[in-house]
Amino acid sequence: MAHAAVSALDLGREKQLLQFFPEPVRLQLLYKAPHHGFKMSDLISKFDQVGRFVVIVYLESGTMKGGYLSKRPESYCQEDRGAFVFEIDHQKANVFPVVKHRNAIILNKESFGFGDCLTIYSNKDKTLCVAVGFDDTYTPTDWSEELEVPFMDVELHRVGDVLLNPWRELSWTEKERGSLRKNVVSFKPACRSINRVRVLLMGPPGSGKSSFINSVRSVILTTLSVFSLSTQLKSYDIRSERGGKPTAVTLCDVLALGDGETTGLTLTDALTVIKGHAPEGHKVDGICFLSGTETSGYRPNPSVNDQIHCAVFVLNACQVMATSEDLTETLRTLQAEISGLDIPQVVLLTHVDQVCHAIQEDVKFVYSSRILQEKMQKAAEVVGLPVSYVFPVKNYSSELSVSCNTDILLLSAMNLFPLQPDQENLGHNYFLNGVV
Ligand SMILES: Nc1nc2c(ncn2[C@@H]2O[C@H](COP(=O)(O)OP(=O)(O)OP(=O)(O)O)[C@@H](O)[C@H]2O)c(=O)[nH]1
Ligand SMILES: [Mg+2]
Repeated sequence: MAHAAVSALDLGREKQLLQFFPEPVRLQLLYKAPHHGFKMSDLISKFDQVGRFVVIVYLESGTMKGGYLSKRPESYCQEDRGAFVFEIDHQKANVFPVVKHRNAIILNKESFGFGDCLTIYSNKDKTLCVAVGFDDTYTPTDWSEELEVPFMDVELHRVGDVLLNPWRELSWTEKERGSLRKNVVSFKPACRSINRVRVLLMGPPGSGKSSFINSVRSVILTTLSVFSLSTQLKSYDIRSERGGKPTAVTLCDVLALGDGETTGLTLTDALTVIKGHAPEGHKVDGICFLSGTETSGYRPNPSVNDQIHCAVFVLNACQVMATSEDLTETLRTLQAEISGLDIPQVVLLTHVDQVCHAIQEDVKFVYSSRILQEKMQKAAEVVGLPVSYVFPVKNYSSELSVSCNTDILLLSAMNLFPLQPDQENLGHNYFLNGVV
């Protein structure tokens, strides 16, 4: 097996470099010339599609020169308001922010550079070379012009948006997984007239409603299983053993929310389901599925056990920034109506593994990811609830086995759902596992 590339950046110089960033960040090595090849194409191919990057050149003189760019280089003259070049050696650590940001990054077929201050290029033998120059695109340096500067290494790092102190604490241990699972399995509604707490998942198409139900059932049962497309109102028990007694939480899946009153699950239909008028297993064709009392199985007088006790809005973290005005309007109206019914509600933010590299590697970084923090704030804003009501999850989608941290995140969302509605006052948010 090929060994992993190791950065030449020692802790002392890394600390100096990180001080150039106003916020805490982490570096992750993407390219290292001796490991990946001394060619321009090797370097350029290692940039991620999205992200922020640092290029470091280790000069033979012992000085480290480099630059930061806030997006992947794509055009000949790329604007970058955040770019800077830097120089670190034993005596000093200097940063030179961009001045003429329109020309911050220069990309040619054979070269890539920070203005003319620091250029990495291919010589006629197609080998990587470094040139240093003076250029007023950046705050003036005292670097003198030199082509083919002797260097030992060139590295490209991803600048990870991981905060050093997570804004919510979770314990990522097997013990925690066990106790979160136990809480769900042994949960009992405090209100004696409720047999099972019904949790309804609502959200746009593909947001991950069915996957969440499937994931939670798999985590509790500890084996993965698969699901079909949702076109009907369907309640799913959660069982800790095959053929065993179901837990007191039922997750309800339904057709995706539409953008208005014409497609998908409409506002009227959603409220019909929430109030308990909707018959179980009702087929949905997408057009005003339950708005009439003539619908077969319509319950004119639903019992407390027919109604929904907790409403969960499911949003996809990859798409939340681009939520349409129509969908925002639907979500906010629904949220206001559900508040009016005194039914507790929360937001589940799925697909978190697809918005941040750190989370993709390990979901334990959810509460340290700056990118995800922004998405959670947006999710809260779109629905009109406080950000403390937004729970991020990674659903199981293509995995063949469960993972402890993914389980912990799914179970902690289940533990934070307000599942103890009081018959007298459903608006009281009693949390399964204490307060958020
Ligand atoms: N990577 C990743 N994929 C996910 C996640 N959640 C869901 N998916 C995938 O996203 C797709 C849509 O998920 P579903 O669970 O079917 O979404 P849904 O909300 O039930 O969709 P509708 O039933 O059409 O309304 C599937 O291919 C899932 O495998 C997640 O957290 N991470
Ligand atoms: Mg579905």
